[in-house]
Amino acid sequence: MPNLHPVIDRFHRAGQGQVFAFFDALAGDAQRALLEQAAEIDLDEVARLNRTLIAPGAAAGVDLTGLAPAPYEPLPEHGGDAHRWGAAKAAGEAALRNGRVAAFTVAGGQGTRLGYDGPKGTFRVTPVHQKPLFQVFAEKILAAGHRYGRPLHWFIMTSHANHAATEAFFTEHRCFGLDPARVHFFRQGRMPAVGFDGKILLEAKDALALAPDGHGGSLRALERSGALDLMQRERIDIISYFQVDNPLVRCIDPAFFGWHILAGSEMTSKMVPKAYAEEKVGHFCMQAGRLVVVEYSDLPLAVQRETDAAGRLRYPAGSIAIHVLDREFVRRMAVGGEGAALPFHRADKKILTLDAAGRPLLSEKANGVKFEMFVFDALPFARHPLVVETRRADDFSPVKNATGLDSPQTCRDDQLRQFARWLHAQGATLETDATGLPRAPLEVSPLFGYDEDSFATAWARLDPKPAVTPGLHLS
Ligand code: UD2
Repeated sequence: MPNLHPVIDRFHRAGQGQVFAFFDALAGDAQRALLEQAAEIDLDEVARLNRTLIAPGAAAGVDLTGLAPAPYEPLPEHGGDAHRWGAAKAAGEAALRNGRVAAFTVAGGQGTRLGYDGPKGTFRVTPVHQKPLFQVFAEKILAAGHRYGRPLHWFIMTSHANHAATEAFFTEHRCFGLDPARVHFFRQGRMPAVGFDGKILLEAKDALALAPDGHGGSLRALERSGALDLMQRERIDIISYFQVDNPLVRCIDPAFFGWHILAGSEMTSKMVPKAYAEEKVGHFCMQAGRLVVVEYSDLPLAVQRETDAAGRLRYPAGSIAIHVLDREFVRRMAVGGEGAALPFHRADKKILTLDAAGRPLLSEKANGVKFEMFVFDALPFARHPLVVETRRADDFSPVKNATGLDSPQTCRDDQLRQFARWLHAQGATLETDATGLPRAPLEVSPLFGYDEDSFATAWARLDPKPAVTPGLHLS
């Protein structure tokens, strides 16, 4: 084929020439747009994924050979060493006072299950004031900066679909009181979707079917965006990673950071004992001497339900997607040095694409594959990785579904129970039901107290103490 554009030529040689099937009929702008998108694609990576995940005979599912439960640091109430927990907290507090920590939220997901149109972080979650998720995190980060005398940087990963709307939301709300120079947004990468024959799909005649590369893409995106360099200049080496859907998360948790520091760990993760065998969380496991997370969908139900002689789950350690990452470890993973690279997972999906005549093709069932990376797949590459137990009630109540489990209602109730526990611990009187849910709504602003300790400090300063009446708002 004479005089082919080098990008088109590259696609033809890789057996992906179908991407340009309608190219000649496109206007100049549309041709340029398609070429630009195509130039971004790493065709060698696509070929490798086709070989390993799509081709007949490609390994089906995750290798579960030699799987065993992973060890973890238990809480003092479950046999952990209270002295070591104290030392961890002190080490984490010193790191915060020295400005070594940054917060990092992955917010590139679509929120499809929740049925909410807009960046998920803009979804309103608090019981009385209906603060959006982003505001809850912003206020926790702001208050922790005050507590430790060092304002924190906050990095937020968006997707192409929600980047502009996310930035606009923060501008509209003046970054919820944070210094805008310390709030950083960057987009995650995208991967082309392919058909079951491995051919890259078109979404339109001038556009590839591209999808976010999973939260594991955050490691590459932190590097590409310059975030790691910025952290290095600011002498930040501890990255506190959390998901956008969980307002309970203690995103600034000194003891957690301290365990990470004292263990010399490159990646440390929180676990909660699973609430029941089939709970939809990842499982911390050991395999060939390495720490791994096996997602619930990859672990056969029979294994999830295995128990020991005492009737306890054999794999109790649930991953709630809260990690701390060492900055230079992220860099090593991002550039793929020393053979360290996250694997891709295959997700079969309904993908909006075109038929051979260029008409939109809406499939009733999965018609192609998206490729995603998971951040927890970095654990086996980390030096001295560690799993630390946390109380679910202190750290985890995500908003995922419109109703039922992990819904706005369950999350609201868990926030209320948390406020009630903090008040009770300080000797305040309020009525709750048997589950600890207060009878009347109330709200504690993270600016008043963002965890049990900061709440206790703020409460001690109140003179006189307020009566706990319906609608009480401590701010
Ligand atoms: C995740 C974990 C699960 C458990 C649970 C806890 C995986 C595969 N599973 O399940 O084991 O820990 O969380 O809540 O991770 N995101 C991006 N870009 C993407 C995809 C996702 O930023 O391309 C973000 C998304 O905005 C959200 C988070 O990652 O903050 C989790 O994504 P999800 O809702 O797909 O994860 P989920 O609930 O299946």
